[in-house]
Amino acid sequence: PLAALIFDVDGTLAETEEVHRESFNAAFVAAGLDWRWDRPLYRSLLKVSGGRERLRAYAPDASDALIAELHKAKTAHYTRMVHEGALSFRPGIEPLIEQARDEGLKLALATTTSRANIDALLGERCAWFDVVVCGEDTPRKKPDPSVYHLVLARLGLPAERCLVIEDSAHGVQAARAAGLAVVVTESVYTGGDDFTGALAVYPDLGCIDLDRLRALRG
Ligand code: XBP
Ligand code: MG
Repeated sequence: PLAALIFDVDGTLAETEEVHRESFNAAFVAAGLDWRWDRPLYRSLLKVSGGRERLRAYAPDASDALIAELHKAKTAHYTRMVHEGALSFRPGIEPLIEQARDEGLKLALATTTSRANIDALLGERCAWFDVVVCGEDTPRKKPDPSVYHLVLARLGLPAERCLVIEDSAHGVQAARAAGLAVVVTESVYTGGDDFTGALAVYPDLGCIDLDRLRALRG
């Protein structure tokens, strides 16, 4: 039987990417750079997961110090905006988490984002999750499966007892490579992507409950 739900954060719990994008742009302005990431450019930059890695992919010749400074400023901007209420959970997320908690399932987060961003988004609600693995915890980011391997080890459960909720192709690939079943909730930047390997793809989780998810697993 199903013993745990494992959630991605960015795009899955909340539509975070526009706030990430604005925060990168704010960091560029503060550093006196004329770099600007519009939506089409950001869509292609999202092929690289992890903010620092994304900056590096955009500016291969920049110094490590500049990349680090920009990412620090970006994180400060992002967390401030989230504290100010820029984000809320996507449809269906809170009911699903509540039902899972009521039925005694374990809950985990598997994300490439920084810990500070999770704390800003969730605050005391971090306590809902038995296991949280974030960007600082793994050497390689999605689509590498290391984040999911670490979540499984910390949950102390085999992959067959868990179900992953993701919004991106990278996330599906990472979870599948760790032997996990995945359900997709499409997000603003990932709609229409190739989710080969997913059990099901939904526009959001508004009509999805635990029984539906159990039935999908067969
Ligand atoms: C989301 C990401 C994150 C954020 C930026 O991927 O790629 O890197 O865009 O966060 P996923 P940081 O949802 O697959 O985990 O700047 O803190 O890295
Ligand atoms: Mg995501």
